[in-house]
Amino acid sequence: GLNLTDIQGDILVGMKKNKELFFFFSIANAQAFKSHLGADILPLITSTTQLLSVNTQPITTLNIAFSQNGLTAMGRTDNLGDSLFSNGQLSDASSLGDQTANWVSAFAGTDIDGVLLLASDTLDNVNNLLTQIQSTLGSSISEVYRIQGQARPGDQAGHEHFGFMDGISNPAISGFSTPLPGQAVVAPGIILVGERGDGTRRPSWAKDGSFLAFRQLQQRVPEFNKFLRDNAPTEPNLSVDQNAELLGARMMGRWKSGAPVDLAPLADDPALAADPQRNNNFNYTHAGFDFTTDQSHCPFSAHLRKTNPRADLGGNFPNHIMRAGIPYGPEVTDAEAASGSSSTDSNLERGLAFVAYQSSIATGFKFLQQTWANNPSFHTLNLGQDPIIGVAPGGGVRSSGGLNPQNTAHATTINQDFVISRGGEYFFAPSLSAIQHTLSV
Ligand code: N7H
Repeated sequence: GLNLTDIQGDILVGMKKNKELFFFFSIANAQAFKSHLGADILPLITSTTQLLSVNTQPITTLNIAFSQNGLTAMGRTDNLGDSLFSNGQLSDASSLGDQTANWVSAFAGTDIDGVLLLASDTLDNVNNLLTQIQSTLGSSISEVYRIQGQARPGDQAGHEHFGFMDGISNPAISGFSTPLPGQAVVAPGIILVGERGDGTRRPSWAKDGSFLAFRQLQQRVPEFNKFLRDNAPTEPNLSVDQNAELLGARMMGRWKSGAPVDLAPLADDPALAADPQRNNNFNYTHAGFDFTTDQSHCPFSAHLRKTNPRADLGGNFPNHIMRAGIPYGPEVTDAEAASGSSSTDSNLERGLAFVAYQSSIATGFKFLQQTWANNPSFHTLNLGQDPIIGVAPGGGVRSSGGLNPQNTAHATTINQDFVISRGGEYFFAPSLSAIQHTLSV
């Protein structure tokens, strides 16, 4: 079995709290930082074991990860075997389809050495632990940037800003989690470095760490909702609002409730959404339908089908990630909703603090974004871009096939992006023993 006391908790289980702070820092004094890291920070870091029982979960959970710049600053220059990590996300920006003009300056610079992830039920708890850490670390680090993540209020908790339930379909890890029906099962080495299924040579201290792809993904919610209204299909038995919901569900691959459109093509099914035995139990094949052409259930371009094509690609591919993101930013204001456009006030920016863990960024996050979401023709049909996260070259006009249930041969033109990358960084989240024996000495 896996050494769960040694693996940081966010990787396989997720910290799953209402508030999560991403605190990006630069190392000012490596010697002092390393000695505090081993003596004072390590005891605060939450392991997988601790998260697995409510009795052992700390009030505020803490994880830590380092960029290549950070490891280098700490004197660790050995090759972790992931060139995207070692080159940093900024040099990957154009192949991800990003417009670097939209990147926040912190990610466009070279100052970020690491990130602290602090999660709890309240902002006070998060701020208290941050204060404790900052007073311990003193001037050995300095803050570069922070993003305060928070679950949305009331019945929107667990839903991202477009309104869709998130966090339903992460892969199960063979030998660790019991798969739910339909859930992908992956070898531990798909997520964890140095475990079975990770084919790359690594330094021994990297074992049981994981690469963290962080992205600040702005969501243009009023524009998204306006697009759904303006482009709603005209299914005769549905109201205008229901037709708009239907378009959103087909772009996503799930209804806002979480019910998969592959099983509930024309109407939401909240009972299906709420049932973990059923809400992942689909693979886009249906008796009596040719799944190489059928889009009457789920469009090929849907975000869900793009980022995990299940049976479309034979079901057995290594391109899986463990997602652990959280929304950031305030709710849409009445003025934004009425105008159908996002405010230019940066205090009203909202989106997803996207976190993906994998043992290979090229096979994981990067592959899903570049080879699947952005690529209009990754398998036989010319299916267009992922209507949620896909981008066209140069940020140009996008096209997504199959969205109109009445004419699935039609491709919908989308002359704007609803998700804007504000940049990010690639990090390595080491094991607790690597922090103790390698990174703090
Ligand atoms: Fe996605 N969304 O809320 O609209 N995503 N995602 N994602 N995503 C998923 O099934 C969303 C992004 C994946 O196994 C759900 O758990 C938003 C990136 C994968 O069938 C919802 C953004 C990448 C899956 C969203 C965003 C992915 C998935 C359904 C950006 C990778 C599982 C809930 C702002 C490059 C697919 C669920 C499967 C599901 C949303 C980004 C990947 C609701 C808003 C950048 C692999």
